[in-house]
This record gives sequence, structure tokens and C-alpha cells, in this order.
Amino acid sequence: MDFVESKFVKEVSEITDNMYHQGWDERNGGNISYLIDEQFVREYFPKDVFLRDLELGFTADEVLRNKYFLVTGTGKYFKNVIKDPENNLGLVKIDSDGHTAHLLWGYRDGGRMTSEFPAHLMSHAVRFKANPNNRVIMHTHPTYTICMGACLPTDEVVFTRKLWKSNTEAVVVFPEGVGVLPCMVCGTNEIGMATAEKMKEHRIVTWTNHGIYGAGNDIDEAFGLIETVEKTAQIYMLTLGHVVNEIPDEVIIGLAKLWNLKMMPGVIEEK
Ligand code: 2HA
Ligand code: ZN
Repeated sequence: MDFVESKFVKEVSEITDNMYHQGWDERNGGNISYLIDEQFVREYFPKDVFLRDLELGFTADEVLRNKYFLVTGTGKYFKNVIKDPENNLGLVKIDSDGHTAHLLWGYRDGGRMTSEFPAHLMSHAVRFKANPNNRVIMHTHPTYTICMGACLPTDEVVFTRKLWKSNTEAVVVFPEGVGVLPCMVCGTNEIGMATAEKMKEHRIVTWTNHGIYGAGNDIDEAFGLIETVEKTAQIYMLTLGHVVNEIPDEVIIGLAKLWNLKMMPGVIEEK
């Protein structure tokens, strides 16, 4: 079977189409990277034959070397992935020296990985060490999450508290809270390192005035985290200045107890 028919390409094509239709990924906004185990790569590529080599511009962590990633291309539009995956996606293998990505498939028009690949790979390394089943890093520009970040101080305790107080699903889906970065220049190793640092404690990190990063074991999990933050941010923004019924602290504590969750400290005072 051709790799374009694989479940991996299908999953990324379907989710990028879905995210585009949510209105989150205007123009070339957003990017996804998906760690694919070698045993599955071998089903499509019996041995490594590389089309091109692509410089990373940073040194990939040891845990990621010789690993394969399906990655959206730089300058590519989410809305087009489903129509032409082989041009808009690429399958790369990280070299054993950590400096190069070898291209096995995709980027047909001469393209390369997303400009946010440093933030993706640095986040993968941190999440892989926390949980080796973590395979997906997803970046997108969800409208209400960006609005909410513009209306609040860049403080992750404040941001997390506002989310938890707005929607009872919030503490259940992200009990470890949301990491928050201030507005920074994107596409750089610096924002990559800052994102990865936050990913030590959180599977979700917001980039103020820009968007969000989500990590998960699979596409559904990463997307589910982001859509829950975005839905909650929408509730927060639509009710801003009008709230009569905010979720009481006791209910948030009760939900965490019911689901046996460890809450981010400092957000809700335990009484
Ligand atoms: O790839 O979203 O952050 C386009 C972006 C940059
Ligand atoms: Zn972006």
C-alpha cells in the first residue's frame, strides 16, 4: 500500500480539514507533528531511501534520534492537506546526529517542515520523557483562546482558574492546568525552548496573541485538549462581564476528587 493511503496520512488530513473548518487555521496557520513507530513505517517503506536532507537548525534531543515524524509543511495551508497530502505533508527521519531530517516521503514541490518544528521537536522530547506514548504535538490559532489571552495577564494560574470556573469539563480534561507564554517571536528556537519548558508540567501551552500548543498520545487526544480549552474560552468570552453563576470552588474540588485528579497547585484554595 502507498503511504498516502495509510491511516497516519488519513488522520492528519482529516484533522487539518476539521480544524480549518473550525476557523482556527487561516492561511498557513497551524502545524502538526506525529511520531510514527518504525514498525509502521516499515509497512510502507521496507528500507530507508531518502529523497532529500533537511537541516534542522538545532540539535534534536537524543530520545528523538532515528525516529520518524509525519509533519505539516512550512507555508502550507491546512485547508489543502486533504486534497493533496503528498505536497502538504512530509515523513522525515531524524538523523543519529540530531542535526538533519531525512525526507522519506512528501513535500513534493521542494518544501520542508513547518517553521515551528523546533517547538514541536523540543516539546516531543519533553513529553516523550514524561510519557513515551505521547506521539502528537499540535499547534493552531483558536479564536476565543487568543481573545482570552489578550484580556488576561500572562499568568497561568489566573488563566487556568478562569477556564476551570467557566466549564465543569475544564478541570477534568486538563487538571494540570494550562501553561501560558507571553507574546514572543514565533518560528524560533527560543520560543521552542520556552514551550518545551512549559510542556514539562502541562500538555497545553498558550502563546499569547498567537495560539496554542497541545500534546497527546494520539491525534484525538491532542485535538480533544485543544477543543476543550477553546470551547471553554468561548464560554468565558461570551459571558465576560455578565457572569452570575460561576462554578463554585467546591464543585471544582469535587470533580477532581470524583475523577481522582491531581490539580495544578495554587489555582483553587483547598478548604
Ligand atoms: O505555520 O502557525 O506559528 C504557521 C504558524 C506559525
Ligand atoms: Zn502559529
